[in-house]
Amino acid sequence: MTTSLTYFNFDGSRGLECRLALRLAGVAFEDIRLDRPQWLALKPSTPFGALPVFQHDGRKLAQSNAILTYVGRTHGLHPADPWLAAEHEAIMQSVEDLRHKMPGRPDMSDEDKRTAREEFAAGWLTIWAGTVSSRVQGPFLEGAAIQVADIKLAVILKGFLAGTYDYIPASTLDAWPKLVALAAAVNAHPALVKLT
Ligand SMILES: N[C@@H](CCC(=O)N[C@@H](CS)C(=O)NCC(=O)O)C(=O)O
Repeated sequence: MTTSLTYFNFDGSRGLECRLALRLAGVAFEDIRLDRPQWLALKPSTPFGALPVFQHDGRKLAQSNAILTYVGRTHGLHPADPWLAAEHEAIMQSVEDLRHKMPGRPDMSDEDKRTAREEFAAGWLTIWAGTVSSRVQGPFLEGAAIQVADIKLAVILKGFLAGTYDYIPASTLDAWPKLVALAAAVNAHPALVKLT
């Protein structure tokens, strides 16, 4: 029985969160990292023409949130209660919304990017941060027990807290200390500390 996660050869967001969830769950897996030519050759055989793809027991699963939910459900890292589980899935989907809504298409002028990102940081991002923060018991979503949704949050938060995105200062999320603390707690988790 082989288990693998296929992603690109960098610690990019969706691949990283799935790798971290597998490490946290203690799953032994092959960490397959593709370069561009390898990806172009593989792409037509992937379920949605995108990565990450998780393979287990001869089956393939795509979509980062589906992979995280599967790993979480099978290793006690996703709520057993259906309502709580759905809340966590909503939060994970909101992270995907965030990735899609973040302005910054390559064809944007620098000035347009600045305007769009400043509006985004003052608008949609504040609604997202307030909603997620209000759901955090601390340090993790459900208190002391880390879940796969915490990992997904920590990976997206890390970029903001590091000031990775031009025109969105690293201090932007300081108004939501529970989010800052959640990211720190995931990064400090003994199973993940060397990986995040
Ligand atoms: N909704 C998908 C998005 C997958 C996705 O867009 N993957 C990107 C990398 S993060 C990709 O495969 N890009 C290469 C391509 O589309 O050719 C998920 O959450 O897994």
